[in-house]
Amino acid sequence: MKDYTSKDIRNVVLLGATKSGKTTLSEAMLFEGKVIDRRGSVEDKNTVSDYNELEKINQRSIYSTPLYAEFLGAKVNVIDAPGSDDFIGGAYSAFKVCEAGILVVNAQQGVEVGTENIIRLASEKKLPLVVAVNQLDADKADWDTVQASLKEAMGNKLVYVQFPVNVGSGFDGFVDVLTNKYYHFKDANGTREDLDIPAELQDQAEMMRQELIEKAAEYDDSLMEKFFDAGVLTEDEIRKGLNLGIMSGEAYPVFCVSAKKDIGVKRLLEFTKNVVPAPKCEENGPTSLFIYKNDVEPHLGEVSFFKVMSGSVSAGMDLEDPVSGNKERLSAVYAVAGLKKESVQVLHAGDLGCTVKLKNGKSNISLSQPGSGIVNDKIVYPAPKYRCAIKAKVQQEEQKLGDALKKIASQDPTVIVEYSKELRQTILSGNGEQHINIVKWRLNNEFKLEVELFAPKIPYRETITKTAVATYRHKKQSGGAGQFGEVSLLITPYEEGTETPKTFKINGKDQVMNIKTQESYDLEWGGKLEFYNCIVGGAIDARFMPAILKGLNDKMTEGPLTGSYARDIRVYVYDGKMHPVDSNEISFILAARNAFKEAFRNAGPKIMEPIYNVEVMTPAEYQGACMSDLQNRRGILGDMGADKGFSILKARVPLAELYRYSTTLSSLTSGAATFTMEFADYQPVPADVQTKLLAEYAAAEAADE
Ligand SMILES: Nc1nc2c(ncn2[C@@H]2O[C@H](COP(=O)(O)OP(=O)(O)O)[C@@H](O)[C@H]2O)c(=O)[nH]1
Ligand SMILES: [Mg+2]
Repeated sequence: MKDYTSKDIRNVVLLGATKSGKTTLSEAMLFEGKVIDRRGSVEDKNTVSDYNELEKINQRSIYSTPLYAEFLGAKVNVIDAPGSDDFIGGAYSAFKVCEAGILVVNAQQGVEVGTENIIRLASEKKLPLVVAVNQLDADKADWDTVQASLKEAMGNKLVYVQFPVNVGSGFDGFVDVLTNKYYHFKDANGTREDLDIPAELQDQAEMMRQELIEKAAEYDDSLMEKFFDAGVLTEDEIRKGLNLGIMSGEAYPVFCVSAKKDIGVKRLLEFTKNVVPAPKCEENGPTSLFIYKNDVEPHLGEVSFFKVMSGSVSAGMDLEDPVSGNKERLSAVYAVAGLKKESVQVLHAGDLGCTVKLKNGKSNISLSQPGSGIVNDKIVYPAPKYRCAIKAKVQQEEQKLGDALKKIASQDPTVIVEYSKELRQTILSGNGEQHINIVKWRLNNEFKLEVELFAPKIPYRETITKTAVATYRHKKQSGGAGQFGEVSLLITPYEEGTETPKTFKINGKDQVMNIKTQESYDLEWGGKLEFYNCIVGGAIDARFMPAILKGLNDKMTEGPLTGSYARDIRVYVYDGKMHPVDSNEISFILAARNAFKEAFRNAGPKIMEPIYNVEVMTPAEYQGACMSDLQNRRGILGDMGADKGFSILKARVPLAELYRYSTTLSSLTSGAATFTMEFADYQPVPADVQTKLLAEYAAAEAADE
């Protein structure tokens, strides 16, 4: 392969709703770029892009696949990104390494939900977009509908460069008003005739060309001047204007394509080469790579996909991860077209490529010239939307499962694995249920592990609502050294920002707590424990206070109601007894633990549950359905808003009611709605829920005994 430097490199990501034709388009681009000499199809499972076994089975893209085409002296790198929300991580990786996106719109559908989601995301990430209206050869293709839906979604940012001729099964060409040509296709192999615009289409072409020129002039003052003076712009001036418009995210040029018949693909590549910005990188600086994707391939093993962020990279080079200090030698460097890897001598700044068999095959890291210390910004992935617990079907395989999950998570940063000490469960999170099912598939097939997925336990908390006292004597005098300790304590609810109460009414009598020392603990699991030593007359030695505190802590990690963590309690140790010989630490640990347990039971104990702030963004037509679904989940609806034609619903919803929410929301709205969720606080559960939880805990305890 030729040596390409950044001015001759273009990096574009194919984006769009599922089934819009991204993979088919990438196949045609590779064909036009002479990387393949025969086009495969998604149906025949032989595309260069969907080469992964999983993708073939599913007949859809799950991972983002880097490809390239050599065209007009340029290397056009193309990333075929998956369309669905469940695999959106692949699109995020591509955003990091591409300078522009090609938004594929299905001419049979117009702008779809998935298209809208991508438009929103691209504009958030400031990624320039070129629109390719695809499938214009399909029976149901409808240019008017496409235009109307594009207008609704993109408004006056649209800039038509072309219009199609004979839309539908007879689709055989289009008029391009930038080059002023009619491109006609005789067959389905991209054989193109460049003709003059036929007389009957000239009026339409003239109108569109005038609009194009006016638009192009908008993005540059000098072009605007020229346009006012002369009323026209040259082809190159239009390109310059469009380039500025695209780069500032103010112009979305529109192209006509049939990926299947290879119509318009070459022209799209030409435009990409001529108008899409080249990567801006330091060509002569020290070498630095950013690894945006990691994968395992049969025969090759681990493959790490990178962008050269500065300098150039060649086989045999020694690099290091400046953050971890890990050193790596690059055994080989490849240009990538899906499955096909072409070994190359060198890749320069701005280019995409891959290497194999790194020692630490991780994604989202930099590998730089040792000592250069170049660290590239990481990709920030969206927060996970689906959460479940996972365990090995065979208990002996837990360790193996842990290792496999660690491996998968290091390759796919949108898979998050955590062991929760509190819940004693491994929690697996991802972008959606399908995403998690793919993890399960990999565990089954690649790692030969049988696993079970289930609803995670809820991290409940326990607290009290009233004041109570208890005295407990721990005493053991069977042979040898005895044990003796007695503790009297009072507990009362802790409320943030209130003064420490000192007077209590107990059994009708006022009792004053004489606080000698006080300690305040921020609990690891949230909330507070306040601990007051109110012992008078040396009833318990100060040296036993730490043991008493330990006893309280023990019980607080396993609350008396359901075994959950307790929080927000003030404890006053006001009396007790010691034995000159038998009293020791363990005696006071046990006495405190039991006294606390007893007092807790009499102090109006309450189970608290985690509440999340949920924000749903949905097309207005589904607003009612989303609201009643949230209410069925014990959600409390808050403010409502609107943004770009979407309704925004806010609600406080108990975590216990949010299992598989992403799946339900998606089916409720045909995939049109998105949501975010964020921990808010703990609230007491309703009485009926508390009764149910207490019964469940009692049953589980009984089963254990
Ligand atoms: N008629 C027609 N069908 C197409 C065209 N492009 C893709 N398809 C079909 O649309 C379906 C989805 O295509 P695919 O490339 O997998 O879409 P992706 O999900 O966006 O990658 C497949 O059945 C393709 O054969 C096209 O230009 N014309
Ligand atoms: Mg695809």
